[in-house]
Amino acid sequence: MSVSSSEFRPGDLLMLVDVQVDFCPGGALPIEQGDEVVAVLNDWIRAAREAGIPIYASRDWHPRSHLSFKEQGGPWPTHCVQDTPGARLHPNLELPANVEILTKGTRFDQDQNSAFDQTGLAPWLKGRGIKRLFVGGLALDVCVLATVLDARAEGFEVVLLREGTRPVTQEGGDQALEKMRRAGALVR
Ligand code: VGL
Ligand code: ZN
Repeated sequence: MSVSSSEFRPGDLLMLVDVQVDFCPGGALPIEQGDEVVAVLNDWIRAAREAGIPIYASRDWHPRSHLSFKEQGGPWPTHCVQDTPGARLHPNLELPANVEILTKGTRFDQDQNSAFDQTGLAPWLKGRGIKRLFVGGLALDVCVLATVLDARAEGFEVVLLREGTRPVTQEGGDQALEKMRRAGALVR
């Protein structure tokens, strides 16, 4: 597969959601075939760079005793603890030097699944003329879903890169795609 830079137009942005070691096989919260998104997204990164399209990468970045962890009564195994190896972006993801890193999940009182949740991202992107987001990453049914729905609610066009994402559960992934389509995202 090879993505053409002509996929993009001015006002586009490539958003890579939580492509982190802990979400890949062998990690703390492994998503089946999670690492397979890396090669797909590298192709989109290359095309975005050729087209001069900005690239943002979000990361789940939790305090050690985050409320989303099972030992705190939350739903997830301990994952993406700040500054641990598992919290690193996947080493094979070919990010350009000028990538914008967006950190989320740092709050003690609530989780932040969406890259738009209390990060200031929406007004920032609007101020830079961004109109459309191409979105991939992990996980389809958790942080990618939340990010896509918030992007739509903020009025951005969204293209979901289906091959560039994987779900925690198959059923959750199918439901997430349906929710995104209903919200007006283009699934491709
Ligand atoms: C995520 C579960 C817990 C994600 C983050 O990035 O999709 N999933 N924290
Ligand atoms: Zn998390």
